[in-house]
Amino acid sequence: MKTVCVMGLGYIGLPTACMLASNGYRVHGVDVNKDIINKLNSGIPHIEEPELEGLFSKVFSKERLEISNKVKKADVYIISVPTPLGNKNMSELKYVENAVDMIKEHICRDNLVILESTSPPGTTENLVGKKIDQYSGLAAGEDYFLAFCPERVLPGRLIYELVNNDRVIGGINPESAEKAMDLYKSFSKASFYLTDLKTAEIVKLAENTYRDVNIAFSNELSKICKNQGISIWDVIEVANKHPRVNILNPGPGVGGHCIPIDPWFILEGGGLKDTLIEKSRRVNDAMPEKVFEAAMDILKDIKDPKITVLGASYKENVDDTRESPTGALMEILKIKGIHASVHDPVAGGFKYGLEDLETAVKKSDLLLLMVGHNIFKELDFGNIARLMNNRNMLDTRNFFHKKELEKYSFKYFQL
Ligand code: SAJ
Repeated sequence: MKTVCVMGLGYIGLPTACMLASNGYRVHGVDVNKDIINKLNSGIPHIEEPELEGLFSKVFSKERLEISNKVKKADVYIISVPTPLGNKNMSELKYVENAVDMIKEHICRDNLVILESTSPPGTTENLVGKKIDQYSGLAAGEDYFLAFCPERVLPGRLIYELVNNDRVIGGINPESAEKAMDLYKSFSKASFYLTDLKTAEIVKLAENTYRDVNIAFSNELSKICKNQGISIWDVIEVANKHPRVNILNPGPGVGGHCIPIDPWFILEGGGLKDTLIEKSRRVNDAMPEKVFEAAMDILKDIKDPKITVLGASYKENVDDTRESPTGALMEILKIKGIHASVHDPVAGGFKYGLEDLETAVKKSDLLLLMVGHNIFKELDFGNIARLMNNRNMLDTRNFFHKKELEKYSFKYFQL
């Protein structure tokens, strides 16, 4: 049976390891985080995702997937470690380098090495391939296969999208891309687009940069609509009726570990100055400040106001709070000395603390919706209204209905 070593057991690595283990491969999952390893070896995934727990326990109990912090010799090595932003908005690739250092002594003829981590163009060939070649004396593309295959899954739909989303695969040569495609076809029903390494690296970055620029357009259009005294939501609804228009939603900022980061990767080494891409990043990063200004305008006549923030995750119905706009907002509120409590029953922990609903709304002067978790549709505004000092609602996601809130004598505002 072919063996696969998956380096990095996060949102992508763990589901990928499970899919391969349940489709004919023996998989060795490697992570450097002891808590993750202990939790997984106790039989419980550390990530909240539909279907993941069932899939993991199936392959783990059948010993098709084993977990440790040590690399084991394998036929295939997949690197799916974080690639965060470092200083001066440059990529931080030390986790990729560490993973390559861990596997390079094991690489032998006919192995397949795949980088899945979103990375600046040139990373697969120069950081992964070259390091392995220098150490092993083998040549990427001739003695072993080297490919890049980024994920396109949406948190909350990981398993479904791993199986059904088309994917791009770059190879240092066509044979490498084909070898990687054969591997993913063991569980994927989708189509694969084979190309060279750099094209595949830039395709991934282009997808997310396209989204960031379009969200920035939507946030800017929202300000124009506000200045014109009309609803951005009406404008988007009708404009999107055009067969070739798809304006995205304005919001309180752009979070997560991809969309705010990938545009910087595409600019890295791109040799351009004063770009639309960078300006879009600045527009989106400035949104939490806009939320703060809107909240202060609502609270301007209230001494020592308290704000109840609904939602800590970076987006609806996920537990991930990485790069969350709420984090940026809390930083501003802390600097300005404004008292705020955060309530989020979905988020898996938050550095500014999370309160139960009653504690968070007690004596509050403003409900500030930052994340449209489905569970917030069930809020009992009658009870909440009784607990608050002033009944104000600032809805940054067009999530609630103004008339519904006004029934409980809320003043309803949007960004
Ligand atoms: N957001 C808006 N308005 C929108 C859409 C999103 O303000 O109309 C905000 C969200 O609230 C969130 C941020 O942008 O804070 C990012 O949300 P997202 O749903 O755009 O991004 P991710 O990071 O959950 O998933 C994206 C997806 N990429 C694209 O849709 C092009 C996913 O397919 C990728 O696999 C993922 O990035 C990734 O890991 O690269």
